Parts: sequence; structure tokens; C-alpha cells
Amino acid sequence: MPYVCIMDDLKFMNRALELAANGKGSVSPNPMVGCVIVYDNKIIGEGWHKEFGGPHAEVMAVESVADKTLIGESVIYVTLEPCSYHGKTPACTDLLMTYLPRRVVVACLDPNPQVSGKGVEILRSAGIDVDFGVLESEAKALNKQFFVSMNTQRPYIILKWAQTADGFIARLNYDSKWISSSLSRQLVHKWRSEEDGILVGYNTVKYDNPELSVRDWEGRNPVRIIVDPHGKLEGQAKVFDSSVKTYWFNGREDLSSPNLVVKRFPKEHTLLDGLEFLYKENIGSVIVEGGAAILQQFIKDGLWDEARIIRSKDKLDAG
Ligand code: AOF
Ligand code: ZN
Repeated sequence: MPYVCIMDDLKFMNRALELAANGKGSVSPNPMVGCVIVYDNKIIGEGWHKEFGGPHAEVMAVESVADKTLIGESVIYVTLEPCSYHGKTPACTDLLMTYLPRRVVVACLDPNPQVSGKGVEILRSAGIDVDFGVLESEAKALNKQFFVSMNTQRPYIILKWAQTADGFIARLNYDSKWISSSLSRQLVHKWRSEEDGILVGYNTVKYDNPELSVRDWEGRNPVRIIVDPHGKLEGQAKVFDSSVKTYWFNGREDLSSPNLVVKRFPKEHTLLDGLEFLYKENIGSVIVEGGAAILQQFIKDGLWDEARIIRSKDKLDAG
């Protein structure tokens, strides 16, 4: 029989989603997950997954409960199916089974094939009443990057460019800075701080010599990824200053150092193989900041999930 969700379930799951969102920018490539423990219609515990490799939301929520004897009489709301295997941290199903809550309510199943349905099954076979699908689309939307990267085995790709009112992204001499404003540049720094990696092609490094760091916003620097399949760049550019972990996809693997990972892929497969490699390096999302040729390559190969386009009111051809 399909589960009919009641108002209280929506209210508490909404709160769990709110908590989950606190993990933005620090849990990727793991999903953002929130958990609420409710006894007698009151919240007695809350938690969320705070950092990659750290304790899961369920663990944080259980830890926050002052009187743990109440958990057996409680309902636990969690935005993602509890995990059923020991990864970097123990299985959450084991934890929940030691407390045997009255009911567990899950927003969406985990797309991770190591969990996917097993978490719910294990809890049910331990006699716990489990419902799933409460605010499912909201939970999936919150973790769309995790869902895409889990399903495609590559990072979630965001393309970003700024264009003039007449549709240009740079002058012929590659000058593009004048198209965006100081506010839109600040917004881009916020976006950078939210993703695991930032990727550009060799022309952008050659003509702009960017740092690709987060300066106009508080937050962590994404790793830098430089796509240079023909090995045209020299090591003097700012992106090779070792201040942030940097991946350089070119032909000179002998240049690798602790903060600089140089990889060689067959030229015509650099993007696809490079993305597969980044996924294995735990890079869950990448923002691609140009230039035109690399953006076009991503579009041509169908390797993108989202495009963020900053539109200026100015025209290139002002005359
Ligand atoms: C949960 N609660 O808060 C999260 C879950 O390497 P680990 O141990 O951190 O496990 C990562 C996997 O666990 C991740 O790929 C996803 O399937 C699940 N995430 N599960 O029950 C949580 N973050
Ligand atoms: Zn877990």
C-alpha cells in the first residue's frame, strides 16, 4: 500500500533537510544528509553530516540526544536512506538497530549501489517500521550533484561563462574580464567555494594567467584542473604555484610534485579520461570557467549538467 504522508512527517523532514544543507561546501563528494529524532512529537535530537570522512547525520543526531533511553520510543527522520556498509565510518543501520526506534522515515533511497535499498531492507528485517519517499524530490534536488556523479561515475559539471548582450564571451585578443561586473565576479567566487574543482583550458591560463582561487568570498579553494592536452604551458603560470592542489592534464608526468598532479591521457580522450580520474580522486563537482574552446568541447561531448551564464547589458560591438 502506498505510504500516505502526514503533516508532522513533512514538518520534521523539512527540518532534517534544513540541517542537511549545512554540509554544503564541506561534505562533497559525499551527500548532504540531515537527521531529526522525535519523541512524543518533540525534537530531542538533531544532526547533520558535517565533513567528508566524518560521522554521518544519524550518528550526530543520536549523540545529541540527552536521554538515549527515549530513542527506542522515537521516530527518526533522515533525508537519505541510512547506509548499510562500513565505509570511512560504520554502517548507520547497525547504529539504528542498537536503539530500535519505533519508526524510521527516509526522504530518498541512496543511489550508492553499496546501499541502494539495502538500508531500508535491513532495518525492516530488524522489525523497524520504515517509510520512504517523504519530500523525496526536495531531497534529490538538494543532492543532485551526488546523484549525478554516483550515476555517471564522473564529477557533476557546471559550465560558467559571461557574455555580452550581442552574444560574445571575449574580444579577439581573449580579453573577457570587462564583460562581468565586480558583483558578478564576487558571485563567481562564491560558486567556486561551493565546488570541489575548477577547470580551465590552456588558453585561459596563457592569456589571463588566473589564480583560480576564492578571494572575494569566505570558503575553501577548489582544486585546480588545467586541461593542456598538447603540453603547451610552462610551469611559471600562477596556477602552478603549489598553493592549492592542482591537476595538470598534459604530457609531462615527470613534473609531478606533492601539490601538482600531472597526468597524461590520450589526446582525444583527455576530457572523458580526465573526468573519470577526477571522480576516483573524490572530486564530486567541477566548475568549468572557460575559455570558449574547452566550453565547446564539454558541450560537444555532452559532458555537462548545468550552465550558469552571466549576461551583460553591454555589447561587444558598441558602435
Ligand atoms: C548516511 N548518512 O550522513 C551520509 C551517508 O565513506 P563513508 O563512511 O562516509 O560513506 C559514504 C557513503 O555513505 C556515501 O557514498 C553515501 O552512500 C552514504 N552517505 N549515509 O546514512 C549520512 N553522508
Ligand atoms: Zn551512514
